[in-house]
Amino acid sequence: AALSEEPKFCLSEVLDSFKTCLTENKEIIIDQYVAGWRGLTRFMNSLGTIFSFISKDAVDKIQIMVKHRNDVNGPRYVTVQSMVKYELDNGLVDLTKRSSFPESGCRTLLRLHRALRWLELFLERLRTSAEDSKTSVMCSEAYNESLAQFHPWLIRKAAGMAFCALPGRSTFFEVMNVGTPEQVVVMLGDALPLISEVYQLTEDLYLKHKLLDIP
Ligand code: 1Q0
Repeated sequence: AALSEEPKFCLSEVLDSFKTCLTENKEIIIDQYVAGWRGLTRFMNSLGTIFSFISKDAVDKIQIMVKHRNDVNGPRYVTVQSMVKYELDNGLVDLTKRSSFPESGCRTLLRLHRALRWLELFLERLRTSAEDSKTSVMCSEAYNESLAQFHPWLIRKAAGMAFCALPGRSTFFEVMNVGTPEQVVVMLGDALPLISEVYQLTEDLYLKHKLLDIP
């Protein structure tokens, strides 16, 4: 479809995916989790081509998860909890070095999970930022506290350069398409506890099964 036909991006709808991915008994629905990431990558792409190298990897990871869902074993991948159980019970995860299962669901989701921590930290900074705050600074601080520790030097450098090209806070708020800056702040305040809960549940599950270092 032509670009103009794409639905206009609204960040609150995207963040709603992270809300609705949580079931009553605290399971995380993969379809919704992935939908949240798909929306975020659309947002990334709207920021310009410099950011496409970042969203490209996220898009690859999303596609791997969709492939698992569409596979004959798709029903095992309904929730993060069922996926972990299925892949571990059947020896489908490379736990110490990459070999037979470079695209396991557990490994792939771990990369998105680490990026979710960055998102949480970045959005929290945006929410509490003053009008004249620099998005590049907020973004790199959030990155350094989270994803950076998992990235080699070259990627860290490239990410740092991309951050410098980020638009200012007010442009950011406009592209979110949520409303006034005050409304954005309220929306972020609503969404962040849920993102944080999804992150923490995944972190605890992965810790319990010793999956936090999948290579
Ligand atoms: C808006 C600015 C966005 C800044 C995003 C920060 C992340 C920077 C990371 C950059 C590097 C990505 C290049 C590839 C890395 C992979 O090597 C790595 C590991 O995978 P593998 O298979 O090699 O072991 N992959 C990852 O760590 C996954 C990284 C995914 C990054 C996903 C970011 C995409 C989403 C962005 C949403 C931005 C929306 C902001 C919304 C705010 C609203 C105003």
